[in-house]
Amino acid sequence: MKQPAVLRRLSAVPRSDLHDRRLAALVGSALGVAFALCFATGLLSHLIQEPPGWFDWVSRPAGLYRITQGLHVVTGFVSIPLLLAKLWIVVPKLIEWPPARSVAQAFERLSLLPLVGGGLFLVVSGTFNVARTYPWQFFFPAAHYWVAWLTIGALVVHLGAKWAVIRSSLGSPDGGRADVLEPRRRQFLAGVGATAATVFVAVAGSTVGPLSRLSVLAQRRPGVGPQGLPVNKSAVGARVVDAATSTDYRLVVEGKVAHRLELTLSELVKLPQRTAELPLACVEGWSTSAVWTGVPLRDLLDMAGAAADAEVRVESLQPRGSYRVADVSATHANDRDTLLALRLNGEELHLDHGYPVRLIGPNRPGVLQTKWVARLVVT
Ligand SMILES: Nc1nc2c(c(=O)[nH]1)N[C@H]1C(S)=C(S)[C@@H](COP(=O)(O)O)O[C@H]1N2
Ligand SMILES: [Mo]
Repeated sequence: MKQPAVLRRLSAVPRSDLHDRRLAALVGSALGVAFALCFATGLLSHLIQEPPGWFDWVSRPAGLYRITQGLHVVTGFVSIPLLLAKLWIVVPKLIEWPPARSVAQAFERLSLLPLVGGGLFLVVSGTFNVARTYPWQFFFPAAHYWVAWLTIGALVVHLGAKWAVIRSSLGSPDGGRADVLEPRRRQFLAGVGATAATVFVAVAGSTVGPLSRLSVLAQRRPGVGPQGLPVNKSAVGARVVDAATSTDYRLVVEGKVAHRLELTLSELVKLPQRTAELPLACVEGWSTSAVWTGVPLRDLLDMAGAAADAEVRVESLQPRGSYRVADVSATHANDRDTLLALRLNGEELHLDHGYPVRLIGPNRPGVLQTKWVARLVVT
């Protein structure tokens, strides 16, 4: 096989001494840790949103999801400078000719396609999702999820193939040459580290209050929005304004119940109320805490005569859209702080926060905190 002209020309470019094994292993290790954390927290988020039979997500501690998902988004963003630095360090290896000297090496190099391609796809699609921009046809959560498996699979193959090299490069700093080169490499590492730290600060403020003023890249800020809370989907955007403000509004409880309920807003207000401070934690990484007051879901289930282990499908007035329904497991339904909230931070719910009734519960992703609730179907 002849070496393509473009690769020949690229390999002739004089190389800086930064294209180095030890640097590759160091930056690669940081990237590996970031990817592993990002994968684990992403997998958890997927399990919570589409739970298989064996998985029952706890309702406590109330802010756990806020932390795991914050970590997911932050480690994803921090991966970007690490991934770019790592690719830059190994460019000479990527364009090496011939591409493989043995079957094993061919396999190892082929695994770089899903590893590099998958890694880039994940950080780019994740960034667009956080920006709530979808310049593509595919369904983001499914694509992001399956490519994550592919990428992690390729990462395991890569680690297996490179284990010996990684260990030796991290162990002995390159014999004698290291002494001469070390300051430049250290500078390079410091640069990569500073970039990653800057990205961290610029993003983490969407969840970590004290950092929020520094978070130029944060897509939402805690405390900014009606009633001090950000809004993802407005009432106008969800096409619920008329139904939500109509005097015909009823909250219906039906399905596997002894008696079907139909409650007006003033009947709901007269029921015993409970107040809880709970975070709203969006899958996109922003989160913010608020004080919610409303009727515990379990009280309504008891009034309707539902079973003690009842699960509930919560439906919104919103006519269309993937987030108009959410399932509540028995564990969450039985948590006293899982509320059909009528008030937020001491005021009647703002229309954009789900007036007249919104579901809010401890330790649930934002997408499962349904706004403009109209129907509870007990299953
Ligand atoms: N009916 C309905 N409820 C919804 C949504 C929606 O699009 N429709 N968005 C969800 C998402 S993704 C989040 S993060 C929270 C955001 O709540 P907020 O807009 O009140 O801050 O509401 C959730 N509840
Ligand atoms: Mo969300």
